[in-house]
Amino acid sequence: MSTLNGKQVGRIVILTGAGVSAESGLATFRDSGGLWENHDPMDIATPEAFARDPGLVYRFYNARRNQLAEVSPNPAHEALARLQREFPGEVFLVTQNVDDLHERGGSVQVCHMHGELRSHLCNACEERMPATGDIDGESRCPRCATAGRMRPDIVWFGEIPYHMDRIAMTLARCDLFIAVGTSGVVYPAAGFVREARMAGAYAVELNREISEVTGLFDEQRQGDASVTMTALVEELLAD
Ligand code: BV8
Repeated sequence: MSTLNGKQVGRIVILTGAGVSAESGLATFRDSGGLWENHDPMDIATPEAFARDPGLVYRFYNARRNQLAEVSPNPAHEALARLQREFPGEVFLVTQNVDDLHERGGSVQVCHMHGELRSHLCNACEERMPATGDIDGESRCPRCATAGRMRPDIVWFGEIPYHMDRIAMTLARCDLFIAVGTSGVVYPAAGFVREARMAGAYAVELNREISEVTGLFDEQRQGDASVTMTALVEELLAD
């Protein structure tokens, strides 16, 4: 057990968003210079957009996957990995991010609720498989050999996020909920703080600025995640 503001902490849920990877050089979605500044999300991150212009969607996700080789984890990723290693209680890390920086920062068991750039999905056999390179409308599924049905293994708007049952169960029994670098705009992730609070958890938001859901947290710590996450982990491991 550990304590935070006098509250006993034994089961922690951490939700991360694009802000935790911003200092690694990956654009967020809604900040200035963000991904959605150059693309309307409804034109690129929906099943309808994929049906309408698959080439645009393939290029967008192939480019983001290839960019991963140019970036590295930052102290926020490393601090979370340390918490998972050293915290005597339970730590559940759920991310909206599709990059692989949590794993490369040393985290194990990362729950990618919106999918991963390092994974592809075949719409013919529904198999998910490690991404070995760019895909396009001719790509053939390595499992069922069907051509032209491969897609990025990403949860798009209007699609059901992955691992929702496990996430709901873990939120219902946590006593500390931490959200890091997320704007609180996209559901169901933006609603997790409510579920955790209803379970009696203490809720802390780490963000550079006020988010859409800041008011739902017991406290907000403003600043760069590399600084605020490292400090919070120090505090939780201090005891
Ligand atoms: C679904 C993959 C049914 C793609 C993404 C209720 C109300 C209203 C609407 C809805 C609702 N329920 C559902 C909806 C519809 C929709 C939705 O929420 N629309 C919004 C726009 C209103 N939701 C869906 O369609 C979801 N599916 O609901 O299915 C269902 C649900 C539950 C159970 C059964 C069925 C699917 C949503 C998933 C879409 N896919 N990503 C891709 O990556 O390309 S969403 C995408 O945006 C991200 O994955 C992320 O989830 C989301 C938000 O982005 P953030 O990570 O928060 O990034 P953002 O840029 O917004 O913010 C960055 C933050 O970091 C900022 O606050 C900034 O200040 C901060 N920051 C920046 N730098 C730093 C920092 N903080 C600290 N340090 C720094 N250095």
